[in-house]
Amino acid sequence: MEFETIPTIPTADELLERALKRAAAAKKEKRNKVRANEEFVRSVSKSLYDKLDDTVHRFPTFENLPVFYRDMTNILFSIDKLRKSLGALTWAAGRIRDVGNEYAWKIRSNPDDASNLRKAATGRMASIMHQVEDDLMLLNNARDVLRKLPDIRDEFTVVVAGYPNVGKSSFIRLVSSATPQVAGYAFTTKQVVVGHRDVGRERMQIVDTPGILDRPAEERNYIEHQALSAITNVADVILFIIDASEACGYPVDRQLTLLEEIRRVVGDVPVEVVVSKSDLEEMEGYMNMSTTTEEGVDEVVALLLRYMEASPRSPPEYSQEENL
Ligand SMILES: Nc1nc2c(ncn2[C@@H]2O[C@H](COP(=O)(O)OP(=O)(O)OP(=O)(O)O)[C@@H](O)[C@H]2O)c(=O)[nH]1
Ligand SMILES: [Mg+2]
Repeated sequence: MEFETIPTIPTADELLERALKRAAAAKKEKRNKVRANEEFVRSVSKSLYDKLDDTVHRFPTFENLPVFYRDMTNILFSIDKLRKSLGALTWAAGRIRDVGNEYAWKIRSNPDDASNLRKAATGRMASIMHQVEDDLMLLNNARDVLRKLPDIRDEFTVVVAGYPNVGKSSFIRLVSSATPQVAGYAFTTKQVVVGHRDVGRERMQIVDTPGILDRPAEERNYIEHQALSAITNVADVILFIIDASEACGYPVDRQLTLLEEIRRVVGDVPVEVVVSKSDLEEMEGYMNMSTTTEEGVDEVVALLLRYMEASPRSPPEYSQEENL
């Protein structure tokens, strides 16, 4: 993933401290006092400029990110805010370079005042750095979160969706390599999780999503929006899970309304429905399964395999044989 190559972004004070240390070393090397002060200013300016400029360039161009990652970046941080912060760093880098050049020249032209000018230059550069303190922090925070986004590959993908607490993660744990947390309360899964299942020489990518409530888009939280992004951007088939027992805490009719909404937003992507917790309650006219007794689970997997077999993403030599 593109965010993995961004190194930690230090705070403004850490950057200043490093730049000053480096500059002090550079200053020592110059015998001539005026030259030493000039070198100090140039060195601070260059260290800060380089680090700010490098940070800006390490971030990917948001427009070029795959849609899912662009969406996630937007949901979690707002691309606009990140762009503004990157813009602030570019501004700061430019100002620091200018101050460095300006004061290096002043020191040369006013050798008697060299030491005061050096201090003034350092003060101005520190003040510019402090103006972008919050931007550096936001970008570092974004870097920490975004680099941990699930690595969703361009391969056949099942996205498991549904209301909170219906048993999505329990199913994924049972049928894939992923080990998402399972708990008896809503929004246990807070971000998209990727698991895999080997199928012959191929593998099926299975994505667990946080629960979504049937409510207006503007009332949905960022956890629900992540789920919707996975559903609309990466799914070859959606497995929609309904808890007919309502042990999840939500009525079936609300779950069915959500199902209809999802069918509408995904357009051509097939949506398969399965009723979970069949040990508690079954529902006629649907596939039923229980991850507790494992009844019905193999049939659901077989259905997903048929989609995989028929998918244009699967190579023709793909074998139905499962390699578990
Ligand atoms: N009786 C019964 N309980 C189940 C079954 N599957 C899951 N559960 C329980 O339902 C609760 C929710 O399960 P999860 O797998 O965490 O549900 P989820 O849909 O991933 O929930 P969120 O991540 O919060 O959206 C847990 O207490 C599970 O033990 C089942 O087949 N039968
Ligand atoms: Mg879950």
